[in-house]
Amino acid sequence: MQSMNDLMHHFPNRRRRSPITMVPRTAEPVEMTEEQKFLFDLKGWILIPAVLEQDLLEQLRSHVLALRNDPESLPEHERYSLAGPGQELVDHPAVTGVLREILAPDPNDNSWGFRCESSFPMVRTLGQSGSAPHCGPLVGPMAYRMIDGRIWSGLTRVVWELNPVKKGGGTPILSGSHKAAFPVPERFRQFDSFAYEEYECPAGSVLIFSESCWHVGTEWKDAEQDRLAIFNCYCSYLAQWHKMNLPAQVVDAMPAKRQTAFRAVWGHNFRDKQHNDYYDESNLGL
Ligand SMILES: O=C(O)CCC(=O)C(=O)O
Repeated sequence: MQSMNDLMHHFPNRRRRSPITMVPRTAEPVEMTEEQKFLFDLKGWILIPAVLEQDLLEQLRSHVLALRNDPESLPEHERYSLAGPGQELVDHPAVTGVLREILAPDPNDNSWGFRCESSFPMVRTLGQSGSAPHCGPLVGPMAYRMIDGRIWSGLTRVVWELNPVKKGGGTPILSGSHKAAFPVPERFRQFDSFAYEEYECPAGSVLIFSESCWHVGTEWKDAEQDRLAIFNCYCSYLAQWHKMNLPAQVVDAMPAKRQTAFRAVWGHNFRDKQHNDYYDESNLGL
């Protein structure tokens, strides 16, 4: 597990106590390393351990539990995993450098190239399983591919693990299946620990994977703690998989650059000579 000193080395601009909810971050995105690019292309996923600040982690845990157990305790516009402390994850510096690299570079200093297009909180208790093995798009604008030496992970899942995960828990992935040349055999359309790669990580880690990979929500076997997680999904501004269903009020509570991750899906507006690199209330993803 990384020490706080290691983390400060990776996030030199970060204050030791992170800003609390709603205070915009100032830390710069952490660039994706060559090693991470290699692994993401090879396997379709990377795991970055222990990147969340302790106070944010605690706020996120409380938020996920409130969403699950007592949503009425929250104001109506905070009953979303993208609201309250959850909004800090949208452009957390631990993932923005990766998303810039595998989805889209920023079009300018005030706008992200990616869109965050869905989110859900998870509380998985002992004996509960998640999704059966499945994968996202293998063709079309969201299918994984390499273009001119750059990764294109058209539909990217970012899973924030808020409690420790032991091997076999979490969301094991059929590594490499995002670019398999043969159809996935029937046997591997069920969970099989021979083929699916399992991970373990401390609380506050982030798993980033191409939805074109087969993945599975295995049965949670840890009696010491539940799985607490937030699942966010990212696309470029040119495509959308999930219906957003997010009220404008949730986005209104965010700083301006973060709001651009919730813009509508289009490229260029000839009539107004405008690129889709801004957010306002008429340009909210639906
Ligand atoms: O249940 C899980 O752990 C995985 C969920 C998931 O990836 C999905 O719903 O697409």
